[in-house]
Amino acid sequence: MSYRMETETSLVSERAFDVVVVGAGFAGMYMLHRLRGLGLGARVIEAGSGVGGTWYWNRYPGARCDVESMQYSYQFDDALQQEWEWSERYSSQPEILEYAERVADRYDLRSDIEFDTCIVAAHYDEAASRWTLAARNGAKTVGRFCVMATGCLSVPNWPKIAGLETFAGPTYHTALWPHEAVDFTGKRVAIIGTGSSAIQSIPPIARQAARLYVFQRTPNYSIPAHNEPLDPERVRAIKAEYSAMRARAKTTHPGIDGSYNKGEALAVTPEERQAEYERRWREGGLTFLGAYGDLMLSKASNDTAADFVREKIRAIVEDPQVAQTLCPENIIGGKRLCVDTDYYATYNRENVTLIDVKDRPIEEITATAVRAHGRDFEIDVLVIATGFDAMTGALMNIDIRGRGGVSLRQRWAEGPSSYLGLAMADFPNLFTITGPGSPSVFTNMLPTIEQHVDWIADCLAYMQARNYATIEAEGDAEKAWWDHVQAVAATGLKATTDSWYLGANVPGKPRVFMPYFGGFPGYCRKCEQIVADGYAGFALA
Ligand code: N01
Repeated sequence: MSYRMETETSLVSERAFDVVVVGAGFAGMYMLHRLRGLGLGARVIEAGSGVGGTWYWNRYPGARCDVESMQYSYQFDDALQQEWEWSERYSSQPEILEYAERVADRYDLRSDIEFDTCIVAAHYDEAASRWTLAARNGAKTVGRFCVMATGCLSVPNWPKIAGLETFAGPTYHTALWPHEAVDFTGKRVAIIGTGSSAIQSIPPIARQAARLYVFQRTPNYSIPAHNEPLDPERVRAIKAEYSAMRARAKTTHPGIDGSYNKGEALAVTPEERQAEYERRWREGGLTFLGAYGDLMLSKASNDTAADFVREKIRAIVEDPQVAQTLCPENIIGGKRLCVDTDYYATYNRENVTLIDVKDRPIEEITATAVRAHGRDFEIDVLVIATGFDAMTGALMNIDIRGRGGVSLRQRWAEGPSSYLGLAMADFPNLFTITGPGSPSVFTNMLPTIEQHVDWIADCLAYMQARNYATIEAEGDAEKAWWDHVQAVAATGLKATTDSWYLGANVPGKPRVFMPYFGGFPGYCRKCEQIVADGYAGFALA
């Protein structure tokens, strides 16, 4: 059968392609590039008006990547990674968006991307072996294959707080930030939430605003970024051996090149441990947790790192009561570790007030204030930094129906299940990029995305060469993989903390551990083995 682009269709309002991709973030963009290379007709459909996905939407002040720029970038084309110049150790959102736009230009991607189009349904027609995707505006697009490149953190989570909609001033969600700069000068501002987005945006907002009230439900651990302009010598050295650095990164659990000790925290003296944590604190960034191999396995080991950071918080924050409120009690690394610039020190500012709403939640929001602790905190601007309906939210927002009309929403009503985070039984010819059950959010997302896109593209080439029309995960293989994902989660400490990894941040969401914590290298080997075994666990027809 032909896999070339179909142009003729009996339904006037439909356009038909070999592959329809939903989302034009880094995943959808690279997917399109690979599909073109296979000679397949592809259409990418994107809700936003531009490329970049998460970096298109999350424009809040202070937004930047907490994986270093030299690693948070594509590696599929050496010319691209040699040409592009990052300016800082950690890139800012505007620079990453500029990079995404440059990639779109360089590979002429926009001509096959339909912007401002939000997909609301994707239905599989078994007889015709094709997917029909419907957009909110009524447009329909048909593909033999459908690839969901919808992102792990793309559906904003709004808090259920009485009166939220009654606030008369501007309300901004960090994940839906306006394209124009927001000026907080002279304003009284409230921010709800203290996750990564809040921890990045609180310092710059505090510098501008007349007053900032931070409503904290759970404090988070944050490590200094020590962001700085990139040293041209260091860039030259990395570029001289870029592929070697990329290869090293692929051998690490999070897919990030860095130093990771395998030893146990309690196997060394307290003085040695202190020196190691101090060295990593001075170095900054997420690899702080690479200090010892058992930090996410042993509570006693984890306590040593958590105590170290709590001591740092107490040393930075001048008011002992405020410092205490900022000290997390849960394990470090249970919720995602944050990386900041001046976060804790911001609480030394006279214009910043921390309000602990853990035991006494926000009562309501009125037209002019956040009401908590029996008092009205009068404000002009409200910032919502309450995160995302992670990993499943974007897929569940689409009415996805597979073989026999089976609904993904119903299938996942008690929590997701997937074969490798790539495909699901009863949903033939549907792929998810970095779906639940893949390492995704525990890794550097760019290489993880590339690995999934390459796997899908190679699979389509394999099918093309052998004239297969459909591929579908087998139920047994999916179940075995999902059981493995859960078993791995249960061996460590990650699943012991309420976090968005297990849906705990969204009221009513089933508590199921969603990402795969078995590490990037082992996961890649598994994917390769499945291919070597003739797509074991998949039915091809
Ligand atoms: O969201 P979050 P985020 N009343 O879910 C609180 C990635 N990211 O947008 O912990 C009061 O982490 C909630 O409290 P609690 C990164 O993977 C990356 O900050 O549920 N508070 C929490 O404090 C990150 O992990 C980058 O008790 C309420 C906060 O809101 C992920 O995105 C930058 C509440 C939400 O924190 C999500 O980060 C930014 C309520 N009703 C994000 N409901 C970089 O790479 C929720 N909260 C740099």
